[in-house]
Parts: sequence; structure tokens; C-alpha cells
Amino acid sequence: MKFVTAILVILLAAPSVFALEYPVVWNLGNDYSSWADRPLTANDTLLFTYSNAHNLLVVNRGDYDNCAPSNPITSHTDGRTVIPLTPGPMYFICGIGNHCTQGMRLQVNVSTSASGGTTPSSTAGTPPSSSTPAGSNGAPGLSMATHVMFGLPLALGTLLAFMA
Ligand SMILES: [Cu+2]
Repeated sequence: MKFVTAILVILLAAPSVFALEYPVVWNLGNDYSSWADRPLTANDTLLFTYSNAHNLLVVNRGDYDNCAPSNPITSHTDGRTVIPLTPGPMYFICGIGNHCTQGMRLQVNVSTSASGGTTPSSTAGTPPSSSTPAGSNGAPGLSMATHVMFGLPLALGTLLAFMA
């Protein structure tokens, strides 16, 4: 029984180390301002998808504010770009035409990973509260984490009931 309990603790702790991938449809006509308020953490990624009418530039704050595309930190044109998030603010603009001033700019504020590591406590009775992004206005990345959080303990509960 001790063994099963240990597994249960590990599984309950596991969601905190799952990184979330947030899809971003990178196009004109979208409002990206709400991204600055999303609770993103360092292990998460953004997946930008865009047509060849656009590009994706990772820029510093000044270039973000001024929509200045000439000095990007990194530049992407592949139409499907995965950006690993690093702690602190990150800034993205489209460098084509005046798309940036028309709204194609996105800022995120990334916090350091809440778990601070991947070693689950072997004694804790309560799992660490995973940083589930609130206000899930349709971010598909959440569904998997939700599935893991509720699916695994449910399966384990069934197993425990079966063994009892
Ligand atoms: Cu563009």
C-alpha cells in the first residue's frame, strides 16, 4: 500500500511540471493585449502560426513600443514557430509593413516555474497547487493539463478501490 501511495503522490505532483503550449494565431485583426495578463511560466511555450504575409520578431521593449523591426533578438518566417518562454517580459511584433502598429504586437510576462524543480516530495500529503492559468478563454493548451490533473488521480482512485 505504501508503494501505491508513493505513486499517487508522484502522479498528483506531476501536473506542476507539465509545460503548457499556448497557440497564437498571428494575424491582423486580433487583439493581443490580454496576453500581458496571462499567468505564464517559464516552461510554457507559445506556438505562433501565421501565413507568409507575416513574420515573427522577438524584440526588446523599446522596439516593441516603437514597432521597430530592424533590430530583432530573433526573427522567424517559417509560419509555425514555437517560442520557449523565459522568465521576465517578452515582446513579439510582426515586422511586415505597418502590421505592428495595426495591432500585431504581443507582450507576455513570464514568471519563474512555480515548482522550482521536478523532484516531487516523497512525504507530502498534499500535492503542490499547480499554476493553472485562470480565465481560460479558449486556450486549447489547457485541456491536456486538465485531463492529466483529473484523469490520473481518478485512475489511481479506481486502482486503490480495487486493491482495498
Ligand atoms: Cu504581419
